[in-house]
Amino acid sequence: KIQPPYDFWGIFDAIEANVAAGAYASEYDFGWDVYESFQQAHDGHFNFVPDSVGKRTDSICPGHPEIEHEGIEVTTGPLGQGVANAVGLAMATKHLAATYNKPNYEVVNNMTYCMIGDACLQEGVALEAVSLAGHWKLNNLALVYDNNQITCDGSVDITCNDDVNEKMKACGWNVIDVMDGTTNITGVVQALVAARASDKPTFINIRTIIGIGSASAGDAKAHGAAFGAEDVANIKRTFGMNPEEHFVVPDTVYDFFREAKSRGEDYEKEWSTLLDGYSKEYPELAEEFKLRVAGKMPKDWTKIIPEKGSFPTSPTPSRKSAGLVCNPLAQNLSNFMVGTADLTPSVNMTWKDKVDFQNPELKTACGINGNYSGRYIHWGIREHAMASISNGLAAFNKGTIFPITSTFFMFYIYAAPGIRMGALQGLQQIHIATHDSIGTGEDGPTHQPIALASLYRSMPNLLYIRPCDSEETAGAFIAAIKADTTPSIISLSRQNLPQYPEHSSREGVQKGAYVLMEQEDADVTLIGVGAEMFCAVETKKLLESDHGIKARVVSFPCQRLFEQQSKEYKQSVLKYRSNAPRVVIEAYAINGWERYADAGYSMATFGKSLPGKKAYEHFGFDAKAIAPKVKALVEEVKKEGVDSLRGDFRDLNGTMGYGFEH
Ligand SMILES: Cc1ncc(C[n+]2csc(CCOP(=O)(O)OP(=O)(O)O)c2C)c(N)n1
Ligand SMILES: [Mg+2]
Repeated sequence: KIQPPYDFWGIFDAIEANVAAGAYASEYDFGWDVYESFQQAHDGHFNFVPDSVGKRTDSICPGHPEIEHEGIEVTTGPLGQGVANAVGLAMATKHLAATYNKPNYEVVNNMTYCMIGDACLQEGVALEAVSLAGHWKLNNLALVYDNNQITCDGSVDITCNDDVNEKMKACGWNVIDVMDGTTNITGVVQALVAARASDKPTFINIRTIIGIGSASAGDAKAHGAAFGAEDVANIKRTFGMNPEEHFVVPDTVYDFFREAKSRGEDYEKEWSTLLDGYSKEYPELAEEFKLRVAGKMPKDWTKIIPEKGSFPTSPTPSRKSAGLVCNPLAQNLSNFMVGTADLTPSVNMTWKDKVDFQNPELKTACGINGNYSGRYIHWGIREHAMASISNGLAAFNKGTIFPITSTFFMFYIYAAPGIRMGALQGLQQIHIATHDSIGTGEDGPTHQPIALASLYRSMPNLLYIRPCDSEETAGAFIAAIKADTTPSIISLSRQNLPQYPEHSSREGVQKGAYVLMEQEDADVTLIGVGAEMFCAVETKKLLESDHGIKARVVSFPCQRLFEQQSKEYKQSVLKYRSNAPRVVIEAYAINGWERYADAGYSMATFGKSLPGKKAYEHFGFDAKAIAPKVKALVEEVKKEGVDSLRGDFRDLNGTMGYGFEH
């Protein structure tokens, strides 16, 4: 069932290809220019196009499928991601069906087919996702395995001799073999049809020969190297085509696909009628459903965000603040699906009366159960799949589901390929990253992120937001929810953070940076960030009380949002033209801050296993250590002029070296 362009996906099957983009072109009204441009963009999969044809450099059928183009469900390319995306698409169907379908009104009921090669089955993220799909019994999902036993380096047995069928069965999948997949089309179709009737996800293991008909048949060369004109002619001869003719599609093929289009239109009409009846019988549900299908948030979502006055004023961990903001959103907004990679007790993302997304037949030993209508997801310890499956959830009729993931910030390094693909595809979601500093404490350097913020701050179309207190955390959620084609990471502390209700501002967060504490004729601007804001504020006080130096404090939770602001606003916050140097204080790698500051007080090594406060002291994140260094800088600048710092960014807390330092 296909019908591009989709008004709503829920009745149409998702075909998710982690293999060649060309598979799509046959299903839609694209025409040959697509193939031509595909040839230009790719290094050989469709190299039957003669060199003389196809000079386009841009393409609606690029080297790998890209979500921007009609009929493309998700962007794939990094092997294994697509399997996880497909699990997300199938989950979305299950969840929406359980939430909205009523007797005689199956408003959501599609299958997801995912085409994979040998390579996807070796990727960790795919195996994490396979395990979850089996666990959840997603019987609306079929993995179609092009088993040619060839990858780039040669035959698969160089690297992998797993019994794939047994592995899939062990993960709770239904396995169907098609032994002669290169000729037995009926067998393939029967398998696809059988998958629809399975009570488990289905793995269709189709034996094929790569490059069949060519001189490189069965050889790894067929994966990427161009066959050349002579061999292309051979292939055509083998399959009874005229080798002199190019870009010819037999009428029977065109007719077959034309029919698919009108069939799709009929399905769509049927569905519209069904939805009309549903709207009459279940008006409230239908209204919510339609709003979600349109990718819209309910109008009054901002009212659910707590007011500043309701937040605690005593020191509070920002992970707790995130719970105060997110729990009521999750409780009240049916589009929110919130999950964690086995850190429910740490990340504070549950809410009263939450229901877990689970296979309803599952009866666990601990008694924690659920059903498909549930919106709280236990991902298990599968961070990478959590992010990549969430991309599938977010991509399902884009905007219908708003995924929230959560784990310790450090472990979002496991999820980075999925987060990147979410950003690349403009898939809105929020990643709740707790335990985001050396202040995390005794878990030690393995759990204390140093370099990760630099990665996420530099990642295009991602908001990495590091709020300093509850009010800023509210601002972070508002910014993340408003960014409807952008995923966000909200970076939060495990430990207590002082609250700054007289200074902090949710509006300020939405501008990326703002003046937290102004000071006329300041000698220095201190830039404070997230969990280390206390260092900036205490250093300001100490500089004034003990050193006669006047400091202003800027809070800088999000670089990318700041970059969106006007030149005048940026100037008013950072005062680029003043003679006072700017010093950023953050217990992360300094990379990136050079753009906004003249000097930094940062981390140039990994962290250490110490109680949180002691870890900060150990690495000098302590006003008593910072203030004299800032003072020395201010004095130098007074003598030499601020221009003396140009091109000489100062690391006030030790420079980058290498070697083992514990
Ligand atoms: C994560 C990732 N690693 C490596 C690659 C590069 N790469 C592209 S295709 C491929 C092997 C494909 O093997 P298979 O899936 O069996 O496809 P076939 O060659 O049989 O068509 C590799 C390693 C990639 N696209 N993504
Ligand atoms: Mg292969």
